[in-house]
Amino acid sequence: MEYGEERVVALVDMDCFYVQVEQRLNPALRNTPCVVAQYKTWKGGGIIAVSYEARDHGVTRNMWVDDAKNLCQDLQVARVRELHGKADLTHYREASVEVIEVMSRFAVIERASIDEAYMDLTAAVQQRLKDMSVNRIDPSLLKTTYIQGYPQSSSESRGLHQWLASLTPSSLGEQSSAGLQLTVGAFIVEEMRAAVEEQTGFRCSAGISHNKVLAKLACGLNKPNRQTILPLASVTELFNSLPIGKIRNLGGKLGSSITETLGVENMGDLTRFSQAQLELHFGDKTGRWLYDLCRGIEFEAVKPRQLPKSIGCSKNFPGKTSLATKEEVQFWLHQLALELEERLTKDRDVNGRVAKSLTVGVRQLGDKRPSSFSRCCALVRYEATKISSDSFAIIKSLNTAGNQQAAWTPPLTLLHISASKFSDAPSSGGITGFLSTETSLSQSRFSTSQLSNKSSLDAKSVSPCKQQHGTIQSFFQKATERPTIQKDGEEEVSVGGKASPAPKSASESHSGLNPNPPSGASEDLLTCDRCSQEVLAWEMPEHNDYHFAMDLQKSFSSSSSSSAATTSCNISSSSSPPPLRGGVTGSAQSSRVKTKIRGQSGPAAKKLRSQGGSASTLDSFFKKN
Ligand code: TTP
Ligand code: CA
Ligand code: CA
Repeated sequence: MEYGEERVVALVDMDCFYVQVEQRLNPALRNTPCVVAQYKTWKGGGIIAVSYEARDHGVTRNMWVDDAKNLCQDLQVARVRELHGKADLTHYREASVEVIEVMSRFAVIERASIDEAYMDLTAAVQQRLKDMSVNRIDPSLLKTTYIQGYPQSSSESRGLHQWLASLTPSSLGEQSSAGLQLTVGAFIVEEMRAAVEEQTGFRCSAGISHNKVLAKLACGLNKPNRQTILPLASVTELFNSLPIGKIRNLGGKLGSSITETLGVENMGDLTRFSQAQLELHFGDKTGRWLYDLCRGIEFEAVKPRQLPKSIGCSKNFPGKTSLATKEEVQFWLHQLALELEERLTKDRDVNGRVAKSLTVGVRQLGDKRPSSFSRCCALVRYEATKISSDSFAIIKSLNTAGNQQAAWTPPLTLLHISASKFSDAPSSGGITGFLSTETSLSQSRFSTSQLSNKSSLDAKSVSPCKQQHGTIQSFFQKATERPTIQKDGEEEVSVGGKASPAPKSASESHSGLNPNPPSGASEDLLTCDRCSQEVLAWEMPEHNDYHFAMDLQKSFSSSSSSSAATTSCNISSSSSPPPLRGGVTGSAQSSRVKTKIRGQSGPAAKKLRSQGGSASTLDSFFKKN
C-alpha cells in the first residue's frame, strides 16, 4: 500500500438538507423549485437552503426570496419556524439524528455537522474483502458511483467501467490494491445511502477516498444523490485547477494567508514548494501538513462521535435593539433558558446524559468580536428559571451601571448560553441523585471574579471553566483559552478557521493564524459559504442574519448618495463576520428603543433615519413577523 492510501474514509452529506426536511413535512413541496428562508419582513426573507430544481433557475443560498422569485416565478418557500423569539431548528436537528442513527448501523461515524458525517471504513472493507468470494466486481452494486478522473477517454460518463477494468485481477487476491479498497468502500456507502433513504426518505451524496479532506471534496463533485470515488492518482489533475480555499480547513484565514504569502491560487501550485519552504512560512506542523496535503495525503483520524458536545442557543441584538436594561437582559436570558431547558431535557431522555456546566457569553455594544466575555458555573438543574437566574448572577458584574440602577451598561448585542461537560445520567437514584449532588455546587464559582479592573483577570481567579476544544466555547470563547473571562482587546478573536486551538509555540503562531488544521475538532459545524467561517449549526440562523444585515447595509450604501451611507452604523461596523441580529418582540421593545438613543448607535440610527425610507426598512428588517 502506498503512503497515504492506507485508509478508506467516506463523507456522507445530505442533499439540500433543510429543503428535504420541509419536503417531508409538506409533500406538496417535493420535486418543486423550493427554498427554506428565515424571517420574512425584508425582501421576503433570506434563503438558507435551495432545492436542486430551484438551483436550475439560478437561485442560490443567501439570496432574498423576492429576488429569487424574479428568477423563478413558481418558487415555493418554506419558513424556518420561530420559538422564544428566535429561529427554531428542532425539525432539522431531529431529522439529523434520524440520519445519524441509520448511518451508525454501518460504521463508526464522526458527525461533522448537522447534515454530514465522516466514517473510517478501512476495517469494514478488509472484512468484506475477506468474505468476498467473487473475483469480479458487479457494477450493479455501484449504481450511483462516479469515479473522479475517469473515464480517461470520453466513453461512459461515470467512469465506472474503465475504473473497474483498471483494477487488476491480481488485486482481487491476497494483496488488495488501494483502488479495490475504495471500490469496496463504495459498496458499503451505496448500501448506507440506500438505507438512509429507505428509513428517512432523505437523499444524500458521498465521497469515498483515503482521508477526510479528499472524501469531503469528492462528495461535492457529483451532487445530488450520487457518490464519488476519488483515487489518489486523480488528485494531481483535480488540484491543478482547484482553488486553495475549496479545501477543508483552508477556506478561512490560513487559506488566504497561503495565497498571499506564496502568491499561488490553486492547491496543485503548492507542490512547487519544498517541505522546508512550507515549514518556514507556516511553521513546522502546518508546513509538513501542507506538503502532504497538496499531494492528496492527510492523516487526520475519524473520531467516533455522534452527539454534540454542547447544547446551546444564542441571540443577537444589534444596533438599536441592543439590551440596555437589566429587565431586558433577564427577559432574554429567560427566553434562551426556556429553549435550553427543553433541549437539555430531551437530550437527557434520549441520550441518557446530563450536562454539568453552564456557560454564558455576551457581546457588548461596539465590540466587533463575537464574544466580549464568557463565564461559566455549575449547571444545577434543567430548569429555565434556575438557568436564567444563575446566568444573570454570573454576568451581572459586567453591568457598570451599578446594582441600584435599572440600566445595563454597556448594552449587550449578543447573549448566548450553553451547557456542556456531559456525563452519564445516573441510572439508579435517577435524577434525584443528580439534583442532590449538584445542589452543593449551586453557588456561582465566580463570586471571586468581580471585575474591578483588568488586572484581576488572571488565570487563577477564573480557572474553573477551562477551554474545551471543539465545543461550543471554541466558537464564542476562542479568546478565553487562558482566562475564562475575556476582556475587550486582550486578545484577537478569530471565529474563522477551525475549532482547534492555536499551537503554543512561537514559531507556529507568528502569523496570527490558526495553523493547526490537522486536529480540527469539529462541533456540529457548518461552513458558511459567504465567509468560509465554520459556525455551529445552532448559531447559523444568527450568523446568516449577520450577512443579511450586511447585504441590507450595502443596499443602503449603494442607494443613498455617497457620504450619507453610514460607516458608523452598527450593522456595518464589523469587518469580520460575527453573528449580528436581533429580533424584536414582546415587552422589551419600547424600552430598548428609548435607551438606545443614548447608546453608541444613536448617531448611526439618526443618520439612517435621515435617509428617508431607509430607517423604516431597517426597522422592519429587525422586526420579525
Ligand atoms: P449544506 O450541507 O452546506 O447545504 P445543503 O444541504 O442545503 O445543500 P447541499 O446539497 O449543497 O449539501 O448545509 C446543510 C444545511 O445547513 C442547509 O440545508 C441549511 C443549513 N445552512 C444554513 O442555514 N446556512 C448556511 O450558510 C449553510 C452553509 C447551511
Ligand atoms: Ca448538505
Ligand atoms: Ca453539509
